[in-house]
Amino acid sequence: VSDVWCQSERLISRHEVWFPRHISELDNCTHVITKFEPELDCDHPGFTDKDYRHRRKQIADVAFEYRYGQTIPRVQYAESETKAWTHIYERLKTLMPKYACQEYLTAFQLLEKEGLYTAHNIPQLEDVSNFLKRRTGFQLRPVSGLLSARDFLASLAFRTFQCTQYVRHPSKPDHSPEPDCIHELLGHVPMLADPMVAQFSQNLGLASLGASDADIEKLATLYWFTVEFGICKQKGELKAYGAGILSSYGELAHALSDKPEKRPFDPDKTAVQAYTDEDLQPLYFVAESFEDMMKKMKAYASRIRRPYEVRYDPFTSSVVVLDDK
Ligand code: NLE
Ligand code: FE2
Repeated sequence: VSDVWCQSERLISRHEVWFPRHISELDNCTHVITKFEPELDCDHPGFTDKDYRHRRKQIADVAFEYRYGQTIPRVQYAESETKAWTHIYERLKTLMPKYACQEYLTAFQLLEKEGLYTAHNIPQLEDVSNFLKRRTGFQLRPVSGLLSARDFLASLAFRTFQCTQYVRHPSKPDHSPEPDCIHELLGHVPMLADPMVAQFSQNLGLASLGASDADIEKLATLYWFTVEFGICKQKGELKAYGAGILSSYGELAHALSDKPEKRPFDPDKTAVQAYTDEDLQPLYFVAESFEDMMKKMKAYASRIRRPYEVRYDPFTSSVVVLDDK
């Protein structure tokens, strides 16, 4: 195959889209999307709360300065922030046994056993990152807000999860429209502690490197309906595996009730489904099993056309680009 590749009626050259080749280049993958920001969105519960906005900006600014290889700065969380954590932690724990998938429950137990997760303190990203490194080779890096899909997915290729560090507004603890550290810690982290999920997440990331904008959008939509809001069957029952469900008391009971619409997970259809991110989801896709979802996603990703193949070299934390596909 030569330098150009015909894709969706347009030509893309092999080097048209920059993407990181080494994990340190994730320092360039920090483009945040300003959406639901308390400064800009009058529906944000923190919109009229000047102290909240100030506090959040302070934490976000520190994350913005972060560079690869540094220790993740610790945040001294305020009492109101810890109170939100405790409230959510204790309430979620009452629903978990019934609604969370097995992979989540197993990892959560381990996090508690190791003393990393308790109802009393918000865990520090640095400690959680070290835990994940040992478990699955995933690591966290702090991020200052909601990232562009391309940057976010690229980081997964390097087993890196970009993690917000500020806390949602205390007036609405049970559901947040945007990520905050409680969502990352109670939604994503236990899932990333599972070796299968870690591999799956990395594959998704690798599939995104250098992909066209249209393919990125589809991958981001698939990410939304699986990693964020996925439901799967386990032992004949519906269980949540999506982080956006698992970190929200309001969403957890809602998602597994009869109220929202549920359709079978099918990557080709799911990838083009429009979604809302303001409130509880009206629609979820249900996978036959967790394994079946990952198998289907793998097949989907292998059909994305790129004029090269990528491989991850774990010895150097680099992506190797194989030109002759
Ligand atoms: N709704 C989730 C929560 O309240 O934790 C956050 C979703 C972020 C995409
Ligand atoms: Fe998330």
